[in-house]
Amino acid sequence: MTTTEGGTMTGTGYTLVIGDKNYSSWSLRPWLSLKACGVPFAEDRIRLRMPESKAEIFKRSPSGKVPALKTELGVIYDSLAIVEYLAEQYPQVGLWPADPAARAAARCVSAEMHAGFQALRNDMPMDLISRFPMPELSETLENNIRRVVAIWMDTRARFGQSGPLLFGGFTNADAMYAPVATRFRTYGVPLADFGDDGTAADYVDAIYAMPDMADWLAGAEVEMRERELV
Ligand SMILES: N[C@@H](CCC(=O)N[C@@H](CS)C(=O)NCC(=O)O)C(=O)O
Repeated sequence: MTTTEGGTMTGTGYTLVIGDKNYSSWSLRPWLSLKACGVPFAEDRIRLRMPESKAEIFKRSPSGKVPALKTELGVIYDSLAIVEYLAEQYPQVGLWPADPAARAAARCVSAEMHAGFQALRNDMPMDLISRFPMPELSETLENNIRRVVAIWMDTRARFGQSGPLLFGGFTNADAMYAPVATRFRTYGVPLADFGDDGTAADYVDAIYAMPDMADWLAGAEVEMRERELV
């Protein structure tokens, strides 16, 4: 059994509680890492921004936020905690790089994304299927974009030789930065104006080229079409 909706139990017993695929950047992150593990899981999708959304989330996640991964050990209700858990459960997948220096760097940039970039989140919310002009550039937003570009150029140069992603092959760091790549596309960010030598633009393409990313995107499109019909 592969991914299903509605919280059906699977062989692993995992259910990933997520928000709308078009909007929920935090949900996309562990979803990508879980897909990389190749294990079956159910999806329990909650529509955000509705009067009942918060109550529905609280029924499943004690923080009142998505994502949350229901496991036989209990509910893991934070994106970074979920991807750390998956890295422990499936060490053969290499969700963190094997090399200690690369692994430390991957954890740093993942923690940095998890804890910061408030202007980027507020001013350029994830909206996969839409295309918008760049919002007005505050100093903090400009610094956020420049910092992301610098992180991508640095990790690609130091650790990315074996593939097109931040540490070569897919790791949790890509899961953490994938929503940012989509924001750059949604808002048409001219990355060269923010210090990119072409590496960041290529990385955005590499994220979109991942089959799992295409699956998520297709899910977002279906979801939005269904809403138009209601
Ligand atoms: N630190 C949390 C943040 C989760 C988060 O902010 N989730 C948003 C959706 S993308 C949410 O649940 N919003 C609904 C709400 O706050 O009511 C994580 O990493 O999982």
